[in-house]
Amino acid sequence: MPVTVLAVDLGSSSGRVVAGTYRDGRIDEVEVRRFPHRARHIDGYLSWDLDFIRDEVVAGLRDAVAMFPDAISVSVDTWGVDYVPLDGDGRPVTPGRCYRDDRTTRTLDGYCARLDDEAAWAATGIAPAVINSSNQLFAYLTEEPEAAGRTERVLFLADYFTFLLTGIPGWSRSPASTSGLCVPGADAFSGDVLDALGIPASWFGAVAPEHAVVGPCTVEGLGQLTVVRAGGHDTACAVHALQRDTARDAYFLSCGSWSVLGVLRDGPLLSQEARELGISNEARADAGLRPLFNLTGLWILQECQRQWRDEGRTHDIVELLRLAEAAPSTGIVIDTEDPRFAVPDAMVDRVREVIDEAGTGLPTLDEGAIVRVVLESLATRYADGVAALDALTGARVPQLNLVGGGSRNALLCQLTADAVGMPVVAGPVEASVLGSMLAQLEVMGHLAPADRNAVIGATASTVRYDPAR
Ligand code: LFR
Repeated sequence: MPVTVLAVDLGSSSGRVVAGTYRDGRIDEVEVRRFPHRARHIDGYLSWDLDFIRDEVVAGLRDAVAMFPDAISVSVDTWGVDYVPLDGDGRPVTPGRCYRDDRTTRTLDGYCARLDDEAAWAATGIAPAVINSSNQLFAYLTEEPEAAGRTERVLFLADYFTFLLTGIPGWSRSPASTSGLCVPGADAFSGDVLDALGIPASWFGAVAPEHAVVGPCTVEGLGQLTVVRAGGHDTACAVHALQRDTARDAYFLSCGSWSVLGVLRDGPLLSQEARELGISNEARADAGLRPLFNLTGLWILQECQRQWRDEGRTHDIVELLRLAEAAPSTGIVIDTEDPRFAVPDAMVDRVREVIDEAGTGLPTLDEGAIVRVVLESLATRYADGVAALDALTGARVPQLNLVGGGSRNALLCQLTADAVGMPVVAGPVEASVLGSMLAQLEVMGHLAPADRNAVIGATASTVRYDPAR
């Protein structure tokens, strides 16, 4: 009997509702709704329009149920680190703030005075970063004390949407792990970190294991759906869509606005070397961990595209990649982790500024050349990351699995294979969606974990890129 599950996958530039029907050993996906969204300033803070996203999600789920009347379940995954503070009635106290808002930079000194990088790493196994929920909540307490005083609970974004669908609050393990507020392995919040930062422990509850049923959907018209925790964090879901060779796992690179590069492990990597290299031991959607580097990704290009569009220049990605492919390599490598690239707007100007600082004396680069510099620089960064993972794990893995939107970018995939010197297997594009569906089928008793590899193989198309040298 065919069975249909629904995945809600919310990225920081678009969201989608996708139906997946499992039959004959594979999943057929139908994208029911897709919507763009972006953060805007509200009360002086870069914030998300969560009401708009909620309305889109509910409309998408209603359409999905109309198209697939037998759909049995739904799960929501989102980008990491953002959260929603709720009052005693379960209503947001402030709009959901965006991790790219610069309030965390303003409060960073105060944060570090209470919890220095070494102590934060020791307590959590997560690389310190201004975007972490821990930094954001400290900024919230510092800059919005009145709102913080009215806050009863803080839910991570995926858990907030699960709460809207069920009325049941919870703290899923994968977004909890990414927050920088949990003990290594993320089975519980860290009392030491909460105390050090003055974050009320009452804002949180027990960490909930992923791959579990939450409860029935209470939204009108959607009562047939069981809401599942498939993996609240999008990259945790994406990793669940990888075919696994448990004897020798490949590295993964989840490539969207962010580039999340890592490896699958049962336990955390907590050595001094791992700390110095900037490893974050984030949780998988199943019981394990995925030590990784959280690197800047295609965000730089997305923002360049936006600027070029606003200026009435070439901004179509297919055309831009064609121009980049035709452009000769300038040999310029920029540091894609430069904090100037972390914030929105005027990205082309900032890329040009960084290129000029390299003192190449080249004439102003056109769109194609700029895109090429960005892609070559990302590939170089990935190669450094792979070398660091090799050093940490003491083993060279056989291939790099590149999933997410970036897997469609053939130039990036080839440049990456060349830079890392190992085959890149690109795809699936919608890895988070597939990972969510697989987990839901497992939780709902329709798929045995032992059959997952075969279903992934039958469902996901992949392209292999061999290194040129
Ligand atoms: C990717 C991602 C990364 C996370 C970053 C910021 O979508 O979830 O894993 O660290 O967004 O939220």
